[in-house]
Amino acid sequence: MNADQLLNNSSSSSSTDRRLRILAKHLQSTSSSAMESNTVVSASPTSAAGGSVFAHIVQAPEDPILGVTVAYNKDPSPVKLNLGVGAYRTEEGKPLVLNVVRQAEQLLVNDSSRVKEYLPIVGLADFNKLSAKLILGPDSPAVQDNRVTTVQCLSGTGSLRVGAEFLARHYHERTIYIPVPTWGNHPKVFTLAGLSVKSYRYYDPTTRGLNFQGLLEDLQSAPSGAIVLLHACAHNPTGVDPTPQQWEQIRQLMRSKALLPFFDSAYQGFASGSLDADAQSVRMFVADGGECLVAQSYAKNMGLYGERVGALSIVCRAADVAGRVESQLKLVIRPMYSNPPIHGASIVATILKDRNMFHEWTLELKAMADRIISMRQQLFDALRARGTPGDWSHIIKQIGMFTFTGLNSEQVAFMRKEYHIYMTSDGRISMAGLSSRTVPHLTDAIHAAVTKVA
Ligand code: PLA
Repeated sequence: MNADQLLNNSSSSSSTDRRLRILAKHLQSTSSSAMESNTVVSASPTSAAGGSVFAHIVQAPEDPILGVTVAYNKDPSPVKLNLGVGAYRTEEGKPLVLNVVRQAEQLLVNDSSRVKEYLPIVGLADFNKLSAKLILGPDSPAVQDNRVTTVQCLSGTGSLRVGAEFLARHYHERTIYIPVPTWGNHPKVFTLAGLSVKSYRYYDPTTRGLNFQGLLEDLQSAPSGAIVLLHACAHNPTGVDPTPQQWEQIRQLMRSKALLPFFDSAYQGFASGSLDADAQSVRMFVADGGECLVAQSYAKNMGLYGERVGALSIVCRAADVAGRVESQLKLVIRPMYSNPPIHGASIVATILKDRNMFHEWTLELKAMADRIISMRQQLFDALRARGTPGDWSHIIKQIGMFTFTGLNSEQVAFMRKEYHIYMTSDGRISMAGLSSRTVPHLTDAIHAAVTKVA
């Protein structure tokens, strides 16, 4: 089937067909732009430029977030500073492996009974149970009633993707509403999973706070049953979260319209330093007995970035439904990556099931969150002391890993060129990448950017 046939063959509405149509659209636009630029696209390997069957492939742009690290790595400057990706650094600017993670790994290595067999399709059973309790609460009735199915996935991203593919196959409303702005990968994950992405208002640049009215209006006019992506806490990139009262209003509105909540919980414990406080939004929605999805990541709160550990939980109204949902999740996962990796999930399970290790983790997590909060204060104080024009109070009001500075893309480019400070072009800075030592350099750069670049 060629691209035209794919596009015209739209009688079936299965998610596979929809995905094929999206791909076909891509193919069409790529081939028409190739024709416009007179590029020879040949099916014959020998006649293609350079003899490669891939010679026609155009260079793709770097990822807007991970590409910042690529550029940073190429910069030879000794003063360079990476505030792009949200990855925790110590006061010395070094990556951190938590003590409790080292301990857990030691236990795992010393346990010679451990083998490297495949995990089940849904992952490590202990890990799944403990992850559900971590986000939903140790006494969650939903967990006790076996109304929750949890599957281990490839960190937060993989959990979102598996959840989205499940919805695209089995849920009656395929539109997902995402906040503006949101994590840059969200629209791509959901579109490629077969959902159609729409947006709701979230951030108000004039107040640098929540556009609560806009949010309510947009959810109010969403079709009944639509899926709504909610950042459980520490909204990325804005650092702006609804208050508990506002969450309650959002909950009431969503339940009254039967909107399906899909929580992205990538920062539990990072916003406030408390695992429970940062799970309140999710628990509020589960407490009313209704259904929802939650994607959890252990990248940030356990510092397991490269281990790719996460979980998708689907909270259902009844245990038999949850069982059938799980059977279908397995059909999503098996052809995607068969079953998840064992090491990271074993680290997490070891920590979550041991009282002492769990306690030590909460202390280390709180220390990371506190260091980020103190960076906010230090940067705010330094800009004030420097007399940098503007109201910088949003730096201390926003929470989580990021500050949404309000700097524009020209100012960001200026700071990269003149000060070797790297951040995403929307003006987001990772506070976790900053230290007392680097605050003065960042302050100089921001001061110069706002006074010299419009
Ligand atoms: N959801 C949100 C809201 C995130 O910010 C991130 C990571 C993820 C999910 C995915 O995390 P995981 O797959 O690694 O568990 N966002 C980072 C990194 C920290 C990234 O872009 O991949 C960021 O800098 O925005």
